[in-house]
Amino acid sequence: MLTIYSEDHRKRNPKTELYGGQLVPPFEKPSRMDYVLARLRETGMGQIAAPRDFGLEPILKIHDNHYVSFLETAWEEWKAAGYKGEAIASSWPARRMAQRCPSDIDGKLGYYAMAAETAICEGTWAAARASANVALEGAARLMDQGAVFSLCRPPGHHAAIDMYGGYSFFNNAGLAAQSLLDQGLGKVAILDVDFHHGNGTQDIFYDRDDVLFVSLHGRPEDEFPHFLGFADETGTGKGEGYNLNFPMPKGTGFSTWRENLGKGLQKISDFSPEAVVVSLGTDTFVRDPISSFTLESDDFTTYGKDLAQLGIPHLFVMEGGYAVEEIGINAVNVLQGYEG
Ligand code: SP5
Ligand code: ZN
Repeated sequence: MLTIYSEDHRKRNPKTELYGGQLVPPFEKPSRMDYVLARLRETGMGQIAAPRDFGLEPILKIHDNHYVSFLETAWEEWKAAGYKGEAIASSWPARRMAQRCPSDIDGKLGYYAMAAETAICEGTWAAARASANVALEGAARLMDQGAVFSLCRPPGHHAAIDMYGGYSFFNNAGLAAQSLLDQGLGKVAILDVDFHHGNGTQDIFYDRDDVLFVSLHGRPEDEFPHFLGFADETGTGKGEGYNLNFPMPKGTGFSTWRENLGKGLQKISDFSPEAVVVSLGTDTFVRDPISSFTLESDDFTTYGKDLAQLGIPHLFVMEGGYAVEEIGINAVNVLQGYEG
């Protein structure tokens, strides 16, 4: 399977994440990619190609232009304010407050952030742009290749139309799905197997019937992103029926998870898309440091095989996974299971 990858992800190397009331070294770090690359090489999983630069046009098809402009200058504005640390939101437009974007950088961060764990630092814009290009290059080559792995970093599935957070800035899977439609496909499904609900992807496609979104995740009562991902969120307007969530309790193991995957795959099959974009997070792994499912490494191979049963092209887009030593094994197991 062809892998698309850019070294430019290294331009984002934040020092801080707000976790448990402390600023700790981020879980989402550059070395994650090194473990995946090493495993791809070890297993002889095929060639690695760099992406082209697709510019901002495809990004502006699914993201708000003011949001994109904010991301481009946020770090410069934060530095100009004279702060010593990395840019972290500290105030939000919460219930019964005006939903207007301020001009002050602290206000803008709160306006556009859906979570405070994700610090903006030097190089965040460049890395997020590169990650988007990795997804778009994968989408551009998918129909010729049959299957492609877009090794994206930073991740994307928490990035909504006009919000960042959950380590995500641009919605890479959403960009890929939109690109496939723009290439002439009529219907695309996005299957999100990251441990966390893909709130950003759901937000982008919630009122659309040309993209089916299916997500398996830790239930919002227990887990990030806490405020979206419930089973009764089924879509709106002509998108009604094209959003399907499978929230699961802490401690969920592979047999329950796989049953729900089967239901999701049936729904995708009934939708009959011409391609599937997989938001591939490996944080369902039992030893993931911030998650609470109990999948073992072999389970990733098994569900990779399950995906292949659909018999349509799959674009795998890297999302989360923080047990760094095993992230390569688990991600590549899915690809190997899929290839059979
Ligand atoms: C792409 C991706 O996997 N993003 C995940 C971002 C998660 N950030 C917040 C993590 C907070 C961990 N909270 C544990 C809650 C236990 N009840
Ligand atoms: Zn995740």
